[in-house]
Amino acid sequence: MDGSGLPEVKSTCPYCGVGCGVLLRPDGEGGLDVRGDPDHPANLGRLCSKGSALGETVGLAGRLSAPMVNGAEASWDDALALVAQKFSDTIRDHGPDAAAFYVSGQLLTEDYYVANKLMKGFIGSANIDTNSRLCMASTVAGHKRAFGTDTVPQTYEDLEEADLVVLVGSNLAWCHPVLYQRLLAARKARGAKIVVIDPRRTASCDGADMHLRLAPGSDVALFNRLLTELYEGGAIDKAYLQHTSGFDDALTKAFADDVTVTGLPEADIKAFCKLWMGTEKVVTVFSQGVNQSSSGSDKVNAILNCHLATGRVGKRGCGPLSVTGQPNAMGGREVGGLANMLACHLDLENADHRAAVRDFWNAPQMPEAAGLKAVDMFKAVGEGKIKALWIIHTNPAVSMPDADAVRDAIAGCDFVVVSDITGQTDTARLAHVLLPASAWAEKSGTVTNSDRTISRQRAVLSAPGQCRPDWEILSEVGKHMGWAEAFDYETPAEIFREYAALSGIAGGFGRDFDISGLSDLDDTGYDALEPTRWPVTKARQGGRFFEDGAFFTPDGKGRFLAVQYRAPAAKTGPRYPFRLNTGRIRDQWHTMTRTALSPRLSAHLAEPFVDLHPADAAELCVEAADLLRLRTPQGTAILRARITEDVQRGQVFAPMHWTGETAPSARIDAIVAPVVDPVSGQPESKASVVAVERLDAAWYGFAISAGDLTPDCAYWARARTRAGWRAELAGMTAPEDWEAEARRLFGLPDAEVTVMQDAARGDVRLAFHQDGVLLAALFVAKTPVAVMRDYLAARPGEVVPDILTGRTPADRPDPGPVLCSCFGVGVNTILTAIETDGLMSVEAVGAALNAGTNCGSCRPEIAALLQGIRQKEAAE
Ligand SMILES: Nc1nc2c(c(=O)[nH]1)N[C@H]1C(S)=C(S)[C@@H](COP(=O)(O)OP(=O)(O)OC[C@H]3O[C@@H](n4cnc5c(=O)[nH]c(N)nc54)[C@H](O)[C@@H]3O)O[C@H]1N2
Ligand SMILES: Nc1nc2c(c(=O)[nH]1)N[C@H]1C(S)=C(S)[C@@H](COP(=O)(O)OP(=O)(O)OC[C@H]3O[C@@H](n4cnc5c(=O)[nH]c(N)nc54)[C@H](O)[C@@H]3O)O[C@H]1N2
Ligand code: SF4
Ligand SMILES: [Mo]
Repeated sequence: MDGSGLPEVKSTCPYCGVGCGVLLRPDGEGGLDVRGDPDHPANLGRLCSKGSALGETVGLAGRLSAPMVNGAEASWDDALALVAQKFSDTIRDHGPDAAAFYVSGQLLTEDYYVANKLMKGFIGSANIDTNSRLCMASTVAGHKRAFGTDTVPQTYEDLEEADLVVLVGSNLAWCHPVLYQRLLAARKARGAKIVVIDPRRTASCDGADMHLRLAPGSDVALFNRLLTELYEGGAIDKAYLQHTSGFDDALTKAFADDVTVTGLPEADIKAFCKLWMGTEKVVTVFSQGVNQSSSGSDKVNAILNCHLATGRVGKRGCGPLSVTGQPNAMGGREVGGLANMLACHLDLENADHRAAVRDFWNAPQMPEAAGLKAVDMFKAVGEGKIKALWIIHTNPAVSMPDADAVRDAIAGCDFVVVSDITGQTDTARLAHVLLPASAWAEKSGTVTNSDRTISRQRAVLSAPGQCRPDWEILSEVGKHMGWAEAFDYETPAEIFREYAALSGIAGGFGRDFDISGLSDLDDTGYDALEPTRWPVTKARQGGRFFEDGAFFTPDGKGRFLAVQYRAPAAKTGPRYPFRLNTGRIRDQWHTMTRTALSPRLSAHLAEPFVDLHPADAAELCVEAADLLRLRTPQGTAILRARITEDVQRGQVFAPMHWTGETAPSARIDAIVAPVVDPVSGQPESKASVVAVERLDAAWYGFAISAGDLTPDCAYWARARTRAGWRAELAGMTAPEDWEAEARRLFGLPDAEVTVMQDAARGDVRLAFHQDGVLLAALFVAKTPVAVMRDYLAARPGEVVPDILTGRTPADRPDPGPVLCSCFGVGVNTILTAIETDGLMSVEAVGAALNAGTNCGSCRPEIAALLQGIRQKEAAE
């Protein structure tokens, strides 16, 4: 911990919306020592695998460090002048709506505030939308419909105080791991029950008491049934109902709904309803299985209806808790980053709100109608209606549905600016102007997490080259466009004060988001700001919302929404018989621009995959490790098959993370349909329809290398290792000369080579050495290559005489894919220890191997291994 002897600095993890506090100490060599902040209320010292590996992701390799104009380095003066000129020309020639910003829930509040002010107040268009449209928009819509405002009523403590926690469409164990650890710890102490509602078996199911594997998209029908059971069971809180409207209509619709669409056994539905009804302290956690749906907003309201009906809102240990994905998804909602919002929970389409913000900003023009939502925005880009586009802190060419169309739209746009920390993303490669942003550890500001806690992010490293923080780049463009006074910010503290002051005006309109108590924070106070839950006013600080039945609707009442089940937009049929579900894995963050820099995070799941049910696999003649081709009306993808009962028959699941940089054929959004929820505009990222078939490649390869490699074949996926790189390869035609091909792949024209060939079987193995040290090796076969991958991946840089056997020297077991990324413990190592030493618990595995004893993110998977072995033994 002593490292460089520099003091530790308190900051916030840049990944998920849990918003863990971190203590950062520069190691003096450009790296960082990272540990959990024991005093931060979100994590109390804990970190997950991604947070623990932050130190491995701050290196400068691959960083964009100077502005680039049309591929050539440019000065800031020239780049800013060009951006300002192009946006000004576009507004003059085509009107403000020909300009658009597409921003991100990972921006700091200060960045976000300036972006929103520049677009809505000065450019005069509402065409600013954010990747939160793909993430939280349905929750925003649901909250606004029920509460009259987008407010999460609960706090994290409620998860610990609840007697029943229902996870709806949330893989909390992998996506909000520290919250999940808090939940499990509380359950151990207090015995709360956990129910998971998810079509898929996930790591979050390992600790659950009940798993309802409902049909994709059928959540509304399930919660409607719950509402009717609550009614018939006499569980309606009549006193609380006085503070609401619309109950009768909602109930009538609920009775009209048909729960059999969930495909769940009636007994399970009954058991769930009984448990929910009989447990006063229930927290319903919901996430992308709810939001990313063409009925996402209705799903949210179906859940909120049940909480409103029982008065279980905003109470200790009791209420609905939407967990936000990105570190500042919540902050973005507060500053009005979405195309249909104004700042501070004020409404763009409300003339009084608009006038107040215009006066406060002294804005020359304000749009009167909502701007384009993400999917429509990129459609408008494709149609040439948007002529100047600025993309900040997000990678839409990978993460938007119908991603090839989005990529083509960006490529065809007259003028595209991208602000990123690297130029090597699928989106950045399309920019006319690339602006180098300071990265997480290099910039200061604030973020708001899932439970409304505002935390400081603090710079600890100096930014490389000419990088500048996003708020500063945005302000500079504002100044260059002629609004020097409005964008004359010197520090993030100044921006924060202005924002806090504006929130006081919102408070004056009776809005909930009011942090005016922080508007006179001086620089020292801002520097020292402790994690603070909003609101922050003279009258009130933090706490929960709505227990008292006071809402933010025009009549002050909470609103029930009459909702009814609607099937996912796309229908399966003979052409597209499978439903494609997509989501996250434990150790990668979105499009991998940061987490894939970490060898230990890359070791958990080193290759993209698609999960397929064993019965479907048998029907399609697919065996484990085969490659599958997935086809949808949008395009095709190639992924490695994993055969598992984690998915149901007729459903497949693929991760969202891989890109043109890491595995081009597995860029899954290229095949996801751009269908949206009609209310929220959020894409249905979890329910496309798809055809699945085995891909018979002519050859399959596995490569390891000390240096970078450049594959060129139908399928490839590469991942970083401590020793360099590993890659999976496959091609539809075999090269004539394998040695030449391998030399090209590894960039080793002259290295000494050893070749082993079995022409009859079609096996080729090549290793390249220098002075006996292994540089790279390629293993090729006619069927998916069977070698000890995790053993091999660590070998480049070593002297390994018998590398071409592809096995450990004495055929000792391969450690297997890394399960515990903190201590680098492989699956096989854990399985062997469980079997040979008779280990019976996660704790015993920890005591024997350390696995699971640091961040704990892998504990659900260790539990699953133990359970698997127990089941196997019981069956023997
Ligand atoms: N490791 C990791 N953690 C992350 C992120 C990451 O990239 N990596 N990203 C962060 C972000 S931005 C977000 S938004 C969150 C997302 O966090 P989550 O929402 O927990 O993650 P997902 O894997 O997208 O989806 C959750 C689950 O929804 C299920 N699901 C699919 N369809 C349905 C349905 O119709 N009904 C129900 N009930 N469930 C369904 C899926 O099977 C999946 O298991 O994670 C955050 N945390
Ligand atoms: N199929 C499918 N698609 C999905 C989802 C899904 O579940 N399934 N989930 C959706 C959801 S919930 C989300 S949130 C999105 C996420 O999708 P994206 O937002 O597109 O993914 P990221 O990889 O987080 O992109 C962040 C970008 O910002 C850059 N960056 C990092 N730090 C900085 C900085 O300080 N400043 C600037 N300017 N740039 C920086 C990174 O290098 C990276 O290029 O994906 C959505 N897409
Ligand atoms: S749970 Fe993990 S990824 Fe999320 S904020 Fe905490 S350390 Fe970061
Ligand atoms: Mo997200």
